[in-house]
Amino acid sequence: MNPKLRQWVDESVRLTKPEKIHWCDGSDAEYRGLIQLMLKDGTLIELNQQTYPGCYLHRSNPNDVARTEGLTFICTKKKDDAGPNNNWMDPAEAKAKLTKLFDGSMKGRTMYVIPYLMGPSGSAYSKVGVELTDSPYVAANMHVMTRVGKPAFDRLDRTGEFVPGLHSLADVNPERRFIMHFPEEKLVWSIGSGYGGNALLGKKCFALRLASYMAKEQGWMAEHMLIIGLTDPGGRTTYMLGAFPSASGKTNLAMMVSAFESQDYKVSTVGDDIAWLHIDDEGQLRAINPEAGFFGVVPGTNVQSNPVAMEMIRSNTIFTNVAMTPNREPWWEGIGYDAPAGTLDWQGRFWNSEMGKAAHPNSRFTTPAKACKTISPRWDDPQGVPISAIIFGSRRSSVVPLAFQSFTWKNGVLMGAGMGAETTAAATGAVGVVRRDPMAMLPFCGYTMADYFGHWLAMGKRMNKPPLIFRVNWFRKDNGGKFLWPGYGENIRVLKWILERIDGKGKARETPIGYFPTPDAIDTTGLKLAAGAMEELTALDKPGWLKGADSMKEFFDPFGSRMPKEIWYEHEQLCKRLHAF
Ligand code: OXD
Ligand code: MN
Repeated sequence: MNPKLRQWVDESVRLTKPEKIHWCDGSDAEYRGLIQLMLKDGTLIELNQQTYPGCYLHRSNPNDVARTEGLTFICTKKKDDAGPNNNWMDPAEAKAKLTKLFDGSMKGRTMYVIPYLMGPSGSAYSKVGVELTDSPYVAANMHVMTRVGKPAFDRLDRTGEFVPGLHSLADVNPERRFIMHFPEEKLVWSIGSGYGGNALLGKKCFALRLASYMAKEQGWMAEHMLIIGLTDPGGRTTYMLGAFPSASGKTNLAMMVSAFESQDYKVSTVGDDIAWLHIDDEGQLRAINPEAGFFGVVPGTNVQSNPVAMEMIRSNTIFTNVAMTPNREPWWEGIGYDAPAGTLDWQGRFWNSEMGKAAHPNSRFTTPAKACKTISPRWDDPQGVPISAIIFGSRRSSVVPLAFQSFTWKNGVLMGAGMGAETTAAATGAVGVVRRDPMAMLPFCGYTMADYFGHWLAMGKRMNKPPLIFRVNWFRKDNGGKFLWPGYGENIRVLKWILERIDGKGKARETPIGYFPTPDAIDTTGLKLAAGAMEELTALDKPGWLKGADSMKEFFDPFGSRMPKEIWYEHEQLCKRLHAF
């Protein structure tokens, strides 16, 4: 036993005072035991085992259904190191505050000690975390989302290093809910929430917030990105990353089935949420997926939007906050058929349409990656996959075209840094408000984004051939509020254009903000679009971008003198080009 681990577990036990301690081994028997326990105490409800074998429903506390960005803190010694993109608290103050809350918080409960590995077994890029939690729901979800037990101990034995994370549901009260990160110590303390992003500490807390900080120190990157392979009709696979804000179709894109029937392009899934990126000895950027499962948004998932997920979540899935039909099947808005009479909503109440949504808009599925039909044969390759393109995307009903390419890496860093996105139900707060969400990392960057942008610039200089950078927007609407682009499986046509650009082909025209596809550059064979749609989707909205550039400046200004000069230079050039256009 690693002495540091022993000591920390002992200290945490003294503080939280659990009745029992369970060291997790990650076995199937253990997972089944957790499920049985939760079925018995009502934490889980059994779904129809004939039609949904191995599937269960968890209804969370109604006050605890999404990430709570306002209660999430980065506790660095200096406030400036956390930056205006984070809530900050002094580490000593945060510890004092939470020590009081953790004192006795696990009384009468079992503490689960969960050693887990983030990343493929045997990969030099993988890292160990240990989570202590009093939630069996968290323990079961960690089983699915990470590699629990032996893979973690094997690595821990070799390196002696792990990231500790202490979690307690306590009394699940938003008044006493805090998600505290101590990046300098590489430690997480989370209390008062059982929601995935707040409580599965391997995910956002470690793999993004702490890992982004570690990556800056150690010369790699931890990003909120999907990883896909795109195989062309000739059988060659090219790997790409996609940074999209939460609940913007990332999982759908990661498992996309091409709707472009006349041409044989195929997407394979390496990851749907997080990418750890390293530069290899040849100067090539490589990506691993640190996770082992998917924690996806359920509403809107159907046979058209994500047929792969629809099949995948028919078995061995934990559903959280969906509705349940009288036949004990899960139901959600956008599933593709009406809810039968007698359906219970996500809070277990008999539902009718006057009550609003039956499933919570941020209801989720937790499913092992192995169950995904499009999973890449290289999804757990210890070396990772070589990356040729980075795609930034977000929901924007106006201004942002269907796709465009940055001029250079540096110019692409500005494109990512200045990305505007409409907010979604994945976090508490208003939905549909445009905010700057640089690289889709605003809620997840564990240090000041001024330094984060600087890190992106520095990483680009170390790469032999940096990936090309693109921006996409599947969500553009016309004046009448109708989507201009069909999205989902048809997005393959945009990926095809991206592939052509990587190959030095693909038609484009130069505009002040980058290379736009010409209206005929994206293959629309067999697609029924409204007249003029492609022209509108590939047009430059000069006033819109001028306003966008102002809004970028407003976002960048508070970072003060720490903001890299190169970002300001790129911004200035963008404004000049726009004015001259
Ligand atoms: C997620 C999120 O759960 O981004 O992946 O909120
Ligand atoms: Mn995410």
